[in-house]
Amino acid sequence: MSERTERSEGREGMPSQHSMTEKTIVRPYGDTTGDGMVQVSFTLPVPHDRRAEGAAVQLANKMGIDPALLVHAKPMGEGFTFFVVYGRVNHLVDLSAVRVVERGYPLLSAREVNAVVKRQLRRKLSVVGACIGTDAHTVGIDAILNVKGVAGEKGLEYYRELKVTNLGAQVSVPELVEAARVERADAVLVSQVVTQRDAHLHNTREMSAAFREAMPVGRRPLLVVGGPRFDESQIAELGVDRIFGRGTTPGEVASYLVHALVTNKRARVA
Ligand code: B12
Repeated sequence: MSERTERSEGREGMPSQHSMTEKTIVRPYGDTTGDGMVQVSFTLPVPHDRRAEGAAVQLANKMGIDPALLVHAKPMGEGFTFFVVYGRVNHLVDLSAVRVVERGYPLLSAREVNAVVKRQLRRKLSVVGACIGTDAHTVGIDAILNVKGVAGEKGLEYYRELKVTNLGAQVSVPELVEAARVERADAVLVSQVVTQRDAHLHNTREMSAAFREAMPVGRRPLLVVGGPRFDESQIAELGVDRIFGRGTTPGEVASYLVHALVTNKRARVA
């Protein structure tokens, strides 16, 4: 922490009442404001006994949690123990250094989305969605695509001017490319939930490479990927146009599609 910050924020990183609105340095909150208390959970490949509990505290200490209080330990099958540790960290969070992907487009209602597509695209906007690879977690993509939707919002099937083809689970990349071709997809929406061995990243790269190989620039659909454990800033690295994370709503996706494909004139010539 710089001297300037030290002086303006005080030793505990907490600003005075006077500077509350300008606060950029914060600490975790547990029992009292700024006490630095956090809770973490993890599993160690050791059977549950006193030594295992000591090992959990040692790990927490090495992670900068000090003091570390073991609040839960439970055997998880043979030779594994699950732990919850509560304790204090001394790290400060600098809000001025936080970088996030801003939405960057207006949120539209379903009625507005339909109106823009009808008026400016003059045909239905075709969307093809799937869960690729071995991933069978369809709840997320269904929440975005199916009429029932999520969080009180209807899914894209509800939008009159969108034509939705939901291919479901465990779709191979060649199948997806073929379906996008058949449906003349303006956008391909892919869901990846399982992240074991970075499967979500490998599958996404394979998918984007396949579309680039199969379709020339200008004919390629907009490539959108989503799932709870994506880093939304990895767009270029994964070769997609947009990444959506946990808590995404259909309205956000529909608004993005209209922005990227219609109002930003990226739509494929029919
Ligand atoms: C339900 C579930 C299942 C169901 C899935 C049923 C189905 N039809 O989907 C079943 C029982 C089949 C299952 C199986 C497995 N599962 Co499971 N499952 C879950 C669970 C409990 C909930 C997932 C869910 O439905 N979330 C609700 C939806 C709405 O949220 P979401 O997916 O995040 O989607 C939102 C956003 O991410 C985003 N989004 C998602 N996709 C997309 C796509 C686009 C284009 C866009 C724009 C947005 C978007 O929008 C959505 C709405 O906001 C999670 C744990 C958890 N609590 O998350 C484990 C979890 C995902 N499963 C897990 C595992 C390990 C498995 C299995 C491997 C278990 C096993 N050993 O067999 C298998 C794998 C099966 C397979 N081949 O994929 C792990 C994954 C761990 C990891 N590191 O990858 C989790 C995290 C559980 C855990 N903590 O271990 N599972």
